[in-house]
Amino acid sequence: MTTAATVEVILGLGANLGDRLSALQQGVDIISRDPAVRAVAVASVFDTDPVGGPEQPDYLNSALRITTTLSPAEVLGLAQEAEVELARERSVRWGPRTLDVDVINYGSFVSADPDLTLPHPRARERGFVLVPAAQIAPDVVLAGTGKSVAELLAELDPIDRRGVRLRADLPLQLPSTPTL
Ligand code: A4P
Ligand code: MG
Repeated sequence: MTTAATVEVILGLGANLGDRLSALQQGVDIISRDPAVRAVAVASVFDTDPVGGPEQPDYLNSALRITTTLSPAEVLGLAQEAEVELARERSVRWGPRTLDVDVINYGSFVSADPDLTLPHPRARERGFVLVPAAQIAPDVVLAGTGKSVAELLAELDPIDRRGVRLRADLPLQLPSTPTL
């Protein structure tokens, strides 16, 4: 029997419609319930000013760290499954959504495929990605950059860090692992 290698993955979660905290929690739950996923850590929730797109409500953003034997395409598939389950409107690029799950980094894998660009091409310029990710994965190197999440956050333009506010009153939980 061959055992597929386990890869460390960071996912970014965002929501700006409806019950945003519930959408994030359901995203965490849907991804974590996959038997090929081990959820390692979930970040705090941050209230964030919308970046790009039309005028739209503030987001709640967080990040999830997993280890998995899934391929990059399978991780994207799982992320999109979570989005569909939360009935996201996908009509406007960068527009409002019930749940957006981005694959921020997949081990040391680098890809320029527009269907799955890794690391996420805009991650390093976004406070709403780096601030939560730095809580749970400061030492993880974004593939191809040679820099850790914490280093990239330290280099971030303060303008992109502003507008990211901790919401300690809105906790997310990792699903408890069933005991056998
Ligand atoms: N895709 C390519 N690479 C990836 C990846 N690494 N992870 C493709 C996820 N998807 C990836 O995504 C469009 C296509 O990107 C998908 O078909 C997928 O194959 P989408 O989710 O349908 O549309 P989108 O999210 O509106 O577009 P995009 O370009 O992914 O936008 P971003 O960069 O995700 O930005 N402001 C705040 N404060 N907080 C946010 O969370 N999010 C966005 C969306 C804009 N502004 C925001 C936030
Ligand atoms: Mg997206």
